[in-house]
Amino acid sequence: MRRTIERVTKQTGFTLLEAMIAMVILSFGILSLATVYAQGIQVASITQFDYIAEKKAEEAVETIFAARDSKLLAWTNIRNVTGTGGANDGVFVVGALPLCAAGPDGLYGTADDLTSVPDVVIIGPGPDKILGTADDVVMSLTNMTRTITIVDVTGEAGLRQITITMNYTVGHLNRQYTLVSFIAEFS
Ligand SMILES: [Ca+2]
Repeated sequence: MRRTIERVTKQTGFTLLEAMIAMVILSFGILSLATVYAQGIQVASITQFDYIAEKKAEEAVETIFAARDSKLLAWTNIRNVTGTGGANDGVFVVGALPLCAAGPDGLYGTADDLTSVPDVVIIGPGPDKILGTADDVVMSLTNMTRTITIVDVTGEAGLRQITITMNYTVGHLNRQYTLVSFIAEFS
């Protein structure tokens, strides 16, 4: 008598459908990680440009104070060329200007600024390992503008308000930094 032995074989492993579902879930995970990473890079970039904007605004204010102290500018010159608080003998150009070299007067935002020499931030010494040479690695600041507005303070003779507004883009984001300072006629 022959006995038929039936073997029940159970196949283990994944079906194609299961594998595909797993891949979809996995890809969602990887994509969300990539988003977090990209956001991290953007935040780092924003922080960097926020800091630069702050320093570039401070730099402009400091040169104005220095020009007053050194008598390079008379009190009547420390104004915009026109507009609110502006005057014919004011020297600061109205509106947003690209960041460039200050020119012969050492002041940012005046008519002699060297637009052909854009301002940059040095981020490395370059192949020669010496800072301040032609091969320095620099970061462009063409994404940034600076607006200098100077107005008289009402009721306070000999006092003016300087507002430096830095506008810049980081990726698709428009950012702004404003520095308000007061300058008196006499230091
Ligand atoms: Ca200048």
